[in-house]
Amino acid sequence: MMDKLIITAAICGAEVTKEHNPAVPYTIEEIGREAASAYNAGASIIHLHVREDNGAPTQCARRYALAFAEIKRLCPDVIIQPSTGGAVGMSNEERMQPLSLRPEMATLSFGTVNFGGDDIFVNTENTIKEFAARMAEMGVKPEAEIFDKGMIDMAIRQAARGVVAPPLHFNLVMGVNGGIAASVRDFAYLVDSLPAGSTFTATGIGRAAFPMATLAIIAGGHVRVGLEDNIYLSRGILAASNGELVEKVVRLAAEFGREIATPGEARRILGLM
Ligand code: KMH
Ligand code: ZN
Repeated sequence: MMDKLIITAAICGAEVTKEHNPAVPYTIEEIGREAASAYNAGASIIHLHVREDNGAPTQCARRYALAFAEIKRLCPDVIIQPSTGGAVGMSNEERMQPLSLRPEMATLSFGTVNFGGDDIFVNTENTIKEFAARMAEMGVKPEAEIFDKGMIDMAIRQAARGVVAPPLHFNLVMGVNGGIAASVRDFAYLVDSLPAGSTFTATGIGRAAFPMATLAIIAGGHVRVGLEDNIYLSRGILAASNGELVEKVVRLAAEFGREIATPGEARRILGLM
């Protein structure tokens, strides 16, 4: 019997803008609105980046604290998972700022990846160790973010050295321009490569969002969608909200008989309580 489906909504990101989709939230009020739309549709985790009111990405802890308060007001029991990736080019200290708020979870990327053009998302081995140590100190469960198969191997090595504590929860990000493709073969390869006892979420970028969501639903994994990863509800149709993207996952899950996890159930599945 499969666990219930945990849906993560990546509502904002650091790179996508209102020019791409006007629903992308910048202000605290907009972040609250988009988190609530996802939560009310069935998301139990909000993967969070924050912006200045003009849309500039920031990792400022004070800004995150405002966003946390607004999200908790509207979605009292949702799991808030801030990014430690931030935006391309930020320093490690800048990226780690939201950990000072002691969130239940945060992302921890297990390797460096090209993001297209000249953009490189840098995560050296020392960065991984530094972020993991800060998370352990703050009592934050890492979501092991994987853009390629070798990053799973890196996570396994770091777990063997005691840098991170198993069982790990992975986010298999597929279809980034520079990372592993979003194909059925590569999905099976990644899932097959996970250490025993792991849980995983799949994130398909762009047009891969719902195909990868469907594979994860069938395979007993969990799903991430949101405007950070994909701005379209279907071909050529912009999503009006993050909630619309979550609703589509809920419909797909229903077709395959997969029930949706509440935030409390997600905490049990992920060992957060
Ligand atoms: N915006 C990227 C540089 C994460 O949130 O952990 C990093 C990112 C990954 O989005
Ligand atoms: Zn992110």
